[in-house]
Amino acid sequence: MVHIVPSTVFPKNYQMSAWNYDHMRFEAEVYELEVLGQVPADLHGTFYRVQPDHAFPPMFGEDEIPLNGDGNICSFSFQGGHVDFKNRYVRTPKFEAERAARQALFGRYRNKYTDDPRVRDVLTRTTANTHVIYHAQKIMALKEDAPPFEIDATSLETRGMVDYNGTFRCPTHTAHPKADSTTGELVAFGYEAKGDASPDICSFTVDKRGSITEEVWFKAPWACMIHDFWATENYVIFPINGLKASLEQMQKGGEHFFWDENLDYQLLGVIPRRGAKPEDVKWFKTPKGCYSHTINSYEEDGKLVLDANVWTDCVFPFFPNSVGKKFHYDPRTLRAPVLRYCFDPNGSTEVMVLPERVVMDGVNEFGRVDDRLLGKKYNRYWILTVDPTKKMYTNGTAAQAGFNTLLCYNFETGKSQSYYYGDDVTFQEPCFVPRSEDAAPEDGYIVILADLYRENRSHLLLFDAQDIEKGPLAEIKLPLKLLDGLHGSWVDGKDVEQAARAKSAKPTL
Ligand code: V55
Ligand code: FE
Repeated sequence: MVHIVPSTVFPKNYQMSAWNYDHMRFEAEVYELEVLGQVPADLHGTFYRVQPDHAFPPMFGEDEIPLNGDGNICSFSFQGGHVDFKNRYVRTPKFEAERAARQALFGRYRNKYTDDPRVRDVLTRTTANTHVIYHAQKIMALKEDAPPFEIDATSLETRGMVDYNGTFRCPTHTAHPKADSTTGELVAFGYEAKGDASPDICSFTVDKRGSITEEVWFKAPWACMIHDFWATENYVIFPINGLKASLEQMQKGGEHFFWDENLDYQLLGVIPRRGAKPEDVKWFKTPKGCYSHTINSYEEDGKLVLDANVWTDCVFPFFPNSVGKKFHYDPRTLRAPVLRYCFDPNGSTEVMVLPERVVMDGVNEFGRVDDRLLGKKYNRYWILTVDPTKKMYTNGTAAQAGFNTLLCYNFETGKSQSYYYGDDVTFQEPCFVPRSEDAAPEDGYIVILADLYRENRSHLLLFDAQDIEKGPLAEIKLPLKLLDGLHGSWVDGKDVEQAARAKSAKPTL
């Protein structure tokens, strides 16, 4: 038998890279990062974030999509005015199997039918590449196709798969759970909860000790990518878009999702957060578009207030439409205004719910709030936007986002502040950092990665959250440029230490 050595060469670029998509592949530590300006000496904690970063050349070469990279977690640890950096891959079963074989064994994004037969029996094919959060003394890496993976808070080593003290029965877990700062609960869900392309949703609550206290299973009108959701004091709300899952398409070796371009509406599924029965879910019609991330939500005068940027067409150009065409729309006309929905959860589902208002026009994505206010009335969000009057690093289309501006919107004043760092720089998702444990709501800092394409470096910028226009308090310089990542969390120093000391999740690898 001829032994074929797999190619170590990566395809030049992944098709229609929505992001600055590439591979980095190293695991590193940089002690004492260069700081221009001043990091407050009393700022103690760690900013964790994750980037998809293929460890091996993808099986389908240039046809690979950016959502399928292996989760590579970075930490920026702040203490005494110093900042240290570390990054490490999540040791998923996929990562370990491919490493042993020195090649990709898993095929397309969320399509097990394209995998090498050698990995048919692997526990999960997740990449754990979408978010890093802290809950119940655990740092967890999340991707919506699998349970969380626990990460060591200081070494970033992988501890194992989280089963919520043996109470977790759903095979999938959103990458965007919502922490309730009043109850200490984590509100979460899994979709495609009964297997690939199943319309089943499992909505559940994890208490502050890390066990599931309630769950309800129900069916959505169709199976689609439910990437994010809203949670208020009494309700959870699921955005249902036209990115439909297709088992047939998967079995033919294609993508997990397709965009249903014929759908002329979307849905919001509303169900009580506590004590719900499957039949309690109500589906409200909303106008055509493509839900992706939410910003925040709360209840006021018996109504739900839901904020999100909503794309005017499919947010992911790399998925085919219903007849298999890719690049089926002009990304230059794509917009993602911030909309506010405001409606009675007990109202009629007969009439379409229209947005109460357009908060902001344009192309906006990655909106974040002070996480202590999740599900509660709030005043500010921080979001990335494209300022078309400034230089755009990419071709300026929303499909190659090129977010050149950080913006803070204030609902009370109706005004916003924005910050442009310079030409050929794009931002990654901002993250709010409370000034101290008992700081007033929205009093704190923003940490945000800026990618400097001319210098091939990334800077982590630290802003005064309420005055971003005055510029960064500190520019924390990495000696390298990170890839475009997804989401991250600020974890208070005390919680970092607790998580590091706490007993690991049962090793399940
Ligand atoms: C997103 C990212 C994912 C994914 C689904 O909106 C949606 C982003 C990095 O993985 O699987
Ligand atoms: Fe996300």
